[in-house]
Amino acid sequence: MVVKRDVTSRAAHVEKTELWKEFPGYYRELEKTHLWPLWEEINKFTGTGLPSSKVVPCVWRYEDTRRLVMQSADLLSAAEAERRVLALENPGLEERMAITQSMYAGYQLLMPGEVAPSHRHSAAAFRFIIEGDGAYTAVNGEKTFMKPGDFVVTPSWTWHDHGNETATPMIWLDGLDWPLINKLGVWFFEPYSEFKYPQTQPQSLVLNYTFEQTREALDTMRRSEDWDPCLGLKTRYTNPLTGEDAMPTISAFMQLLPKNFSSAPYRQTDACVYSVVAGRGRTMIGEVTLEWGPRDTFVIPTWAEHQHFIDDEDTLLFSFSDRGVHEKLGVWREQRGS
Ligand code: 1HN
Repeated sequence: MVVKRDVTSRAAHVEKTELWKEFPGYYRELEKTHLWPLWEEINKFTGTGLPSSKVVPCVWRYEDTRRLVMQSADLLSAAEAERRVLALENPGLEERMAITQSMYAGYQLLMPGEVAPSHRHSAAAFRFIIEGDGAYTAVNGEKTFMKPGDFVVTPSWTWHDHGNETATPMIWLDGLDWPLINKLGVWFFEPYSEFKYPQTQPQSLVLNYTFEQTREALDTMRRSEDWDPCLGLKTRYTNPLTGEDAMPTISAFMQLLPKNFSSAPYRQTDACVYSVVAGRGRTMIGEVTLEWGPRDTFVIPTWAEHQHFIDDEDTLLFSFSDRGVHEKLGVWREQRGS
């Protein structure tokens, strides 16, 4: 095999060669040996030099999703479903039930008197409460009663069941790192032998970051800190024992944007899922503008420049992503301004 080589130019590399035509035997032998020449695929690496995520901007208006979520109660019970959830699918992803490449989100409904039976899995999860008051989640037998705006965590491999002993339906947004765990090939699941795991006393772990605490934290920031031109005031849910994210794979935030605020252009590597707690506005993501109001969910893709335009009410946005994973791997980036 004698091949002329260009060794003089940095721009010499070819996108696709026709070498297989000249050396079919070599290429066939490579394939048989489970080897593949990187140079035939080099464009995957050199490409545009920018992340090429398939995640697209999308909004789920609560008016629509609520109607469909409520209808699911006519189809089957929470116990029959294991979890009665409508998962939010990003239209840019081929994968089922992924809202970003790494994250899952879904609206879960628990009707009065229902129980979602105890189980555990290797994926980490949280509940961000949207509607209703007083249903509980039990984590390893410890119960927490939930109110709108509460952020309730279920770390990897903890037993959890939910129950609604109130007179009204309860709806929350579930977030899980399930697509990430699937890609890593480490999904484990175990049902508990009974509906409910035996009740236990509080452990040191924080299960519920209540809306009241979060509001207070933002009120304190409002008195003592300057507004960030891109982010307003943004607080991160952390484990008080370690100062790290509440769970290692899922980072979650609450953000206050004042009325009539226009944020400066910003982008970050982690694709983010937002749940609107209060206020209304629009988010411009490249060419796309998403309109949103209370209880809507929307997604901002990987490394997508965006700006928020807030209407005439102070606005609270909950959000989550795999940012902590990016940070631990040393690949997290942000960019302010265009
Ligand atoms: C799960 O365990 C829950 O515990 C919700 O409420 C959604 C989606 C995929 C896999 C497990 C829950 C889920 C889930």
